[in-house]
Amino acid sequence: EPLALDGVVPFPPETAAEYLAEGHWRDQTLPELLFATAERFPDKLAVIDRKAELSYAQLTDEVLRLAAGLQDLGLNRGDRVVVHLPNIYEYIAFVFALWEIGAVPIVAPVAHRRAEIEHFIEIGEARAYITVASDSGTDLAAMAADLKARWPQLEHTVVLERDGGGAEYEALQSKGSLEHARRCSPQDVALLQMSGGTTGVPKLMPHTHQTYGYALRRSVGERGITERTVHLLVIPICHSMSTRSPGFLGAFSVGATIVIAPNGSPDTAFPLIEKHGVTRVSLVPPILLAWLNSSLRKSYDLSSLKTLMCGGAKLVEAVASRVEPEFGVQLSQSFGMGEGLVVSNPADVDRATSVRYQGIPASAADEIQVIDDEGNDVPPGAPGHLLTRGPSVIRGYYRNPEQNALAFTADGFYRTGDIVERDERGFIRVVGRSKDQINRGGEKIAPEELENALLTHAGVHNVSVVGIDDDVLGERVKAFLIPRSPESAAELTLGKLRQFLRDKGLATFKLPDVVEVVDEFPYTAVGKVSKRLQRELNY
Ligand code: J2J
Repeated sequence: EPLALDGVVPFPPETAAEYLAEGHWRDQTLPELLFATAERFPDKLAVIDRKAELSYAQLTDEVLRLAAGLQDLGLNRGDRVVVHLPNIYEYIAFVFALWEIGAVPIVAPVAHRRAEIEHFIEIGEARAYITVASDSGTDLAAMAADLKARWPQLEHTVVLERDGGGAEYEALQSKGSLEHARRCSPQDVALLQMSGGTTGVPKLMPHTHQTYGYALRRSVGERGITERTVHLLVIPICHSMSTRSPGFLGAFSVGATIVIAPNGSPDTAFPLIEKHGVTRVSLVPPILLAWLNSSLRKSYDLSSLKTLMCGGAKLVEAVASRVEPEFGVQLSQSFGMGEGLVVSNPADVDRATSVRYQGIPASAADEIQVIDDEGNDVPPGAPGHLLTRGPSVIRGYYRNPEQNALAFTADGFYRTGDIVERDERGFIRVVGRSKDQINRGGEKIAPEELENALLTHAGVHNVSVVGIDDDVLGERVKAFLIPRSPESAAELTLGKLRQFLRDKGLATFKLPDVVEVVDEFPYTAVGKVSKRLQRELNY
């Protein structure tokens, strides 16, 4: 009865059977998880955002009405739907409604623009697109109409008001209500999520109800998350930190409350912490730094906050060591990846470890290899390539056999592209990266995507995009450009190139922070552009 989606690499049947037998995977879909909690805690608050507060009973009721509306549009099990929404509770309502009917959301951060969305519609053969009227001055309603006209298989668009709700949302909810029932298998793909990105176009990760179910149980298990937890969500809601580690799914598995903030700036987040008695939050390093250095800390009562989780990018020790003494909360680092594995520090770990290490896997089923360039295991404390496999780790990207051959070993290990050290106890510390990726404060950017886009510029002969060190963001994006002619150099200014890339439909967070026009690139001995030397040119 599982639905085999074309272009998804399945788990070997014996591995799937083993994960089930050992209890890593359960015979439960994600809506079943929500509805089980709603039965236990119908009147508890499930989700709070700028405009609404919904109890578990209200949320499940809204999910079932939306599900009826989506079914009325003709959407069915296995259909792909691009969900492109900001941090509003309707995101949660939509993904659960789609899961209830067995459909597969392709989730995109609201910062994405036409190029990314169109790619998802194309590769997923999406039948519907759900968005808001506008974001940061971009008219997404017009874009939706345009996409619908261009892509014949895109039969439906749903456009919410900028902050959620609106006539189209109401209309979808006016088609009665479905009865909650199992309409898909726990082994079905639940969602397609954008990967961190190293390639020309973003790759999609197919997660099943079970790979997600395992990850979210692990993320609440030993982390002290209970029905009394009030968890603040500030990172884009479709990111796996906001979804399953622990995210709203982790919270819903135990009856906790989720508070959704539109962003993580202190003036947005601090009032929410005070107002709702927030007990824990997940941040990325630049937001953590902004919180530590904010003068607003004195103006709000933040005493309810007990645990501050930080992940997504390297947290330097100097910042990490300030958290507990200055903020009076426990720091819980986490290191994870959309592809699956998440490690974090147990609640009772000593401070020397919590400052220096990102954590240990929560279960022996999370398989870890740390190997050298030749594939040999490195001893404890030595750096090596991290490979991983387990009940939360996908076996391949969606419809991407070429990348799968590179990113996964024949026996199903994912090559993370991260260089880590692991101590005798098994604690992991990220020390570097072998993949060509820029981590701009937790936002992952693929240089190749920018290089491809910039190469279409008439004034560009060649381009190389690298990450350069930045005290706040960790890294920023720099493009080195060789002009086609001396005259075209004048066209290659930062402002003009950013506009050029925006016009090509790329999300703003990917655009270069710095450009430099040069006569030639440094090359390695084998004749490849040396990005290492280019990064060093900045010192
Ligand atoms: C250094 N690099 C880190 C860390 C991620 C939990 C936490 C994070 C993510 C995530 C996630 C890092 N120190 N603490 O999905 O569920 C870099 C690594 C990694 C890549 C994955 C989760 N935490 N990174 O960040 O898919 O390079 O997932 O391979 O966005 O971020 O990025 P992403």
